[in-house]
Amino acid sequence: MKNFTNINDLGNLQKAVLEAIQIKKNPLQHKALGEGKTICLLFFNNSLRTRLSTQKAARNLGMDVVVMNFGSDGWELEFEDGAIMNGSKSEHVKEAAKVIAQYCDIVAIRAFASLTNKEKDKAEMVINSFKKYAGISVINMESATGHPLQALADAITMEEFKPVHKPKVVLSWAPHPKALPHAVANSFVEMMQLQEADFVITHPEGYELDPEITKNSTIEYDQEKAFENADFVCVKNWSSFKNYGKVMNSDSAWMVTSGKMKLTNNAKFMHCLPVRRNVIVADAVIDSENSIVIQQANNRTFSAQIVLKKILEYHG
Ligand code: AN0
Ligand code: CP
Repeated sequence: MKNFTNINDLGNLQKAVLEAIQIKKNPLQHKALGEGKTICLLFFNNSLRTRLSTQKAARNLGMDVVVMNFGSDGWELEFEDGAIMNGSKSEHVKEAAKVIAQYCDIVAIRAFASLTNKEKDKAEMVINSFKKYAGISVINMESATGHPLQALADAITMEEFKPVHKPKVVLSWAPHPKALPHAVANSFVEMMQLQEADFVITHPEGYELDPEITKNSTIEYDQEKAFENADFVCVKNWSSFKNYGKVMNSDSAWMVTSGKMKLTNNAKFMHCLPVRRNVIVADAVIDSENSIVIQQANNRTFSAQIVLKKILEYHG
């Protein structure tokens, strides 16, 4: 695997999940693989888990790691081809990407959606410019439209906690005061489309995700109906896709409560974090023994590690 920008880049999701679980048993088993290799993590946005778990994974593989907060420390980058750069942007990605590529073997990038221009966000300008101009391997640490490292960690977590029967998995929208990207939900949907499961997406009307991503996945507008008999309830807020980037509903009736969890088949509660308590989910749910959010965050290390391993093996 050269790049990891979408969950489908893995080729075989289930194989990667099982291999990640093996790596978790002895995380230092491939310590020699990354010797002499450097990864650069570029952050255009905030992060806790992605920043720490990706560094941890790279170190477990013996790699050197450099981290740069582009949003605050780098020169403001221009991405438009042919731009007359007489505004605030100091450097073009054409040079920046080529320069970075001379210092490292893999570049991992976090660059959220603008949520103002749907077409530009869908074009994935940041990730694709680095792919085009850097030439080295590129990893998506949450781009405008996807967060595949999170989806892979979620698949690992569900594998660890799965019931004996085919699981029912619900992706539920929940309220949030700010406009959030679609990336986490998109990659979760793409990951679930590769799984043997009864998968249901639930959200208020008007919060449909990109139909090119949801395809024929089931949408149930009645949240309580969706929760019935669920084995996993994975919760996330996203802004409207149709009315692009807008918050149209902050209806607290969509918060996940103990009462709603009682409708499930003793479901595990999942959220990628960071989460707003008592807005997205009631304390009683996230503090319950069915909450696996901390285990989920732990699996971010092994999700990153299997991805890095496959990329290092590609380069030989
Ligand atoms: C981000 C999002 O919703 O995409 C990152 C989640 C991993 N969340 C927030 O900005 C709160
Ligand atoms: N889940 C996740 O990606 O968290 P961070 O934004 O803290 O990296």
